[in-house]
Amino acid sequence: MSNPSVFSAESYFATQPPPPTLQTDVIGVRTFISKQAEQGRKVVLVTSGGTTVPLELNVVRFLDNFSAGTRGATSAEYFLKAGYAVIFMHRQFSLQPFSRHYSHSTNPFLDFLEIDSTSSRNATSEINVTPSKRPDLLQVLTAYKAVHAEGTLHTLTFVTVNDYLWLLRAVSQEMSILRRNAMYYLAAAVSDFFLPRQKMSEHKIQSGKGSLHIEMDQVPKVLKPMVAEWTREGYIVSFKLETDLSLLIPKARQALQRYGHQVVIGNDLHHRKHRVVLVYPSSLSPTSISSPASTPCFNHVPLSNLPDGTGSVEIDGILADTSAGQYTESWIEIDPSLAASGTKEIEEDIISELLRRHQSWVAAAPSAQ
Ligand code: PAZ
Repeated sequence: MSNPSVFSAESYFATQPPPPTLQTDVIGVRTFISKQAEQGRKVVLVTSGGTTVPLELNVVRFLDNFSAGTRGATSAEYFLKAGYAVIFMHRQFSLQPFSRHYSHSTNPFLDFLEIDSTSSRNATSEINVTPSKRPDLLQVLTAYKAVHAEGTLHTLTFVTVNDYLWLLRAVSQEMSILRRNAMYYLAAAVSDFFLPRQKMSEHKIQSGKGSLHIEMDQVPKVLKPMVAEWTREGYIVSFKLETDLSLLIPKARQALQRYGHQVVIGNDLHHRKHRVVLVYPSSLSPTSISSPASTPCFNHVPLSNLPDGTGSVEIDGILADTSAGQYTESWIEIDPSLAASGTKEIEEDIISELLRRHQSWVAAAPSAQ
C-alpha cells in the first residue's frame, strides 16, 4: 500500500476483517455450486442493492446509496426462467426475486387479502385473496414454488461494503470451478469510498465541535483481481452508473480496457428503467451462434441526444483510449410508459441478450467444457 488512501485488493483484505458469517456462507455456496454442476446447470452470481459505509465501530451512522435492488431482483427472475441457477447476493432487506412484486411500499400484500366473514366452517373468519389479484399472484407464486422445489436459488446477504467485498471474493473463487459456465452479473451499487476500520471511532461520533470532517479512502477496484485471479474464464458483466451522460460510454470502454472483462452495462440514473447500453470488446461478437427466434428489440445506434463517446477522453485525470471499433455498443430501450406501469421490464431484454452472448462464450472455449 504505497499511497495510504489507495488500497490494493491485497492490502484491503490483509487489513480489513472478514464478516463473521463468511465461513458459513462459503460452505452453503460450495454445496449449492456442486449440486448445480452435477445437474449441468450454468450458474450466475447476481449482486444487488447498495452497500453501506459505517462511520463508527459501534455503528450509529453510515453512508448509503439509492439502490433498491430492482435491477438485481428482476434480473435474477429472468435468469431463473432461462434455466440458470442463481446465487443472489443482495443488500439485506432490499428487493428479492418474486417477493419484489409485493413490496411493502408499492404493493403491500395485506391489500391483496380479504376477510371472509360469511364463512361458518370455523368460529374464526377465513382469509381470501381478492379475486382480481389472483391471476398475477398465481403466476408469481407458481414460479416461486417451482424455483424452491428445484433448489436453483441461493441467497446471501451483505450490508456494508466490507461484507460485500469479502463475499464477492469468496463466492467468485468458489464459482471458478465452473469456468465458462459461470456468469457474474454485478448490478449492486458499491460504494467507491470507505472508512478503514483503523480510522473509525469506536463510539458514536459526538457533536458540539462544529462541522464534521471525514476523510475516506478509495475502495479497491476489485474487478481487476476478479478477472485475473478469482474467476477462471467466467463471463463477467459489470454495471456503470452515471448521472453525466457524456461519461457513460467512455467510462464503460475504459473499464473494459483496464479490467479485460466481457461486458459493461451502462445506465444513467434517471432513465435506467427503460434505457441501457451494453458495451463490449468488438472481438467478442457472438457470431458463432445464430440469434434466437425472440431477439429483443435493439437500437444499435446511440439515440440522437446521447454522445457516441468516440476517441480519447480524459477520465479521472487519465487519458483513456476509447476508440470506436475496438468496442461495440448495443442500446436497449423500451417504451418508458410500459416500464413505468410494469407492463414490460427492460431486464427481460438485457438477460435475453446476455444469454446469447454467454452461450457464445461457452461455445468458444479452447477445450470442451
Ligand atoms: O437497484 P436499482 O434497480 O435501483 O438500480 C440499479 C443500478 C443503477 C444500481 C445498477 O443498474 C447499476 O448500475 N449498478 C452499478 C452502479 C455503479 O456502481 O456504477
